[in-house]
Amino acid sequence: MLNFEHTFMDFLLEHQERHNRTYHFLILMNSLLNAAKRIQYYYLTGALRGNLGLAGSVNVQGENVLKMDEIANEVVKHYLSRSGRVIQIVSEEEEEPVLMNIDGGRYFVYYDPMDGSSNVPHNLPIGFLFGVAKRNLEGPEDLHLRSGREYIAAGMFVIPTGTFTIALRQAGCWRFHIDEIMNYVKPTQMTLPDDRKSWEISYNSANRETYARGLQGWLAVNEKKYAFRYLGALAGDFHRILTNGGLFMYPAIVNHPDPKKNKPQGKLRLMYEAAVTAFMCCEAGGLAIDENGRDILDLVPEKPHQRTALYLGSKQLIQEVLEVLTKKP
Ligand code: AHM
Ligand code: MG
Repeated sequence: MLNFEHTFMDFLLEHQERHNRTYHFLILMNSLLNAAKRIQYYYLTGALRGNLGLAGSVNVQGENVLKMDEIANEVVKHYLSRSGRVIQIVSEEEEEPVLMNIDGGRYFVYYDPMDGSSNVPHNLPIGFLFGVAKRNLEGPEDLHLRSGREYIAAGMFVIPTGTFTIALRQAGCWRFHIDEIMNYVKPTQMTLPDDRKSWEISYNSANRETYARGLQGWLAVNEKKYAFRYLGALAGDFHRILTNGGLFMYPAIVNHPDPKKNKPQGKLRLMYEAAVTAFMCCEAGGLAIDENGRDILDLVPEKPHQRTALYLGSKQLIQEVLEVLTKKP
């Protein structure tokens, strides 16, 4: 007997039909899947083809652009534009939001096509992260940048590992694995485990002395209760937290010995890193907050590449961190 696994597209079709929805979202998702598979191909062969190095330019955020950043961005833009369903994108690799199909487009897509740049020269896992919001279908569209609260879906591909995790609004967070013919198959619902035994803590410990004093104190007392894991690519680190529970954080840098290197606003980008993982985490039963204890999903972006501190994971741990962060000195 042949065995046919349930694919992501089977899963999504059933979801859309169950809720009497249109097929537009399927077409959009098909384009994101095509993009992910093509990035996967370029990344797998990246070392062979000499594509893992620098592109030779610097982006609007002052960071060196990698060849893979350019390739991945071009791939995603191509497929999203071809879908005809996208009104506007925000990409980490584009200085300004890019208009696509102003009349027929229904969705905003906010994405980071190649996240975890320090892993790229080593060909180690990176992420392709995206959030999707819907345009105003009732009245005129003002193109405002959407907060995570307005996302209808958010997901991440871990490349070249071949996992795809997506959360759909009020329909949970689901993981798929790539098969021999590059279909994402076998939906598994992700729910953060309550049992602290499997919980992990994930952060760049080289930065610990630059964090707020209260947070440093909390770490000193609590972190040894949990396993420590850090890959340096948000999608990979968050993938583990979704499975095992615990806390991922990229706190504000406020006590750097060289004050010019402080990052009180945090490092990660709100629209296509923090809000994407926060949306997924919430659908899996978790929480995400910023340095001021605000729910990441409530932060309305004032600019496309806005940064934020991020604390992401199991509710109980986020609650503990929240108390420390918001405690008056
Ligand atoms: P990038 O967009 O330049 O790749 O930066 C984002 C990445 C995240 O994937 C990861 O969580 C974090 O930055 C790692 O930063 P660091 O190297 O400072 O630990
Ligand atoms: Mg990034």
